Amino acid sequence: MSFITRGFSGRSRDRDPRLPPGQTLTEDWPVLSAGPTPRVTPADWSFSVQTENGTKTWSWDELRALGLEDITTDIHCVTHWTKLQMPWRGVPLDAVFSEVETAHEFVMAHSYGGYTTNVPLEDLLDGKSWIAFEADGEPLDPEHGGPARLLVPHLYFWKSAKWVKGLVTMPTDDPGFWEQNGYHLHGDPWREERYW
Ligand SMILES: Nc1nc2c(c(=O)[nH]1)N[C@H]1C(S)=C(S)[C@@H](COP(=O)(O)O)O[C@H]1N2
Ligand SMILES: [Mo]
Repeated sequence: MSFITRGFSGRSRDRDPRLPPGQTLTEDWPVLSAGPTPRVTPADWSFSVQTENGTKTWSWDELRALGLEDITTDIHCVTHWTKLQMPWRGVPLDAVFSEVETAHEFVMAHSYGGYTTNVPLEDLLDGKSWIAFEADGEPLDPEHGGPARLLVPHLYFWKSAKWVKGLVTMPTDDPGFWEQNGYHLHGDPWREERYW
């Protein structure tokens, strides 16, 4: 009897069902940056959303006043590591877009330092993304995107732009930095949307 159940349930028992295909668990938190770490202080930091109707900008205090939430979520890097149940704190993009009107369906996230990444607006709304200020109960380290980064945990982590400074809405899904270099336009880890 054991030889029947072994190959079967042994496999699914070993593999955590929270792990997307091709991913392995990590306990630490690797740093992955395409360039040097920009040094931005909360006093220097602001966040803008530019749409076809104009640009709205929030200071550090104004953005945080939109309402901080605590989130516990898994994160998945395209380089095959997954970190489970990480605590984060940030302002949901729903709160930002409640103050912005656009008919565009896509956004380009822009970072201090020049990094960009494209995301469909529907992947940012309905509780799916945040401007994050803290992780593991501490202000974000500069290496991890401090003082503030985008957090879009249901997509591969390259979509979670560190040192985020704003979003520009777009009528079409134009590729950002890694997407122009072969990464998938969308990046769903459950569909293994790694490269294209
Ligand atoms: N501004 C900026 N954001 C970025 C990157 C980057 O190079 N610059 N790298 C991306 C990639 S590829 C990953 S996997 C994650 C890594 O975040 P971490 O260094 O906090 O683990 O940030 C993403 N956001
Ligand atoms: Mo990455």
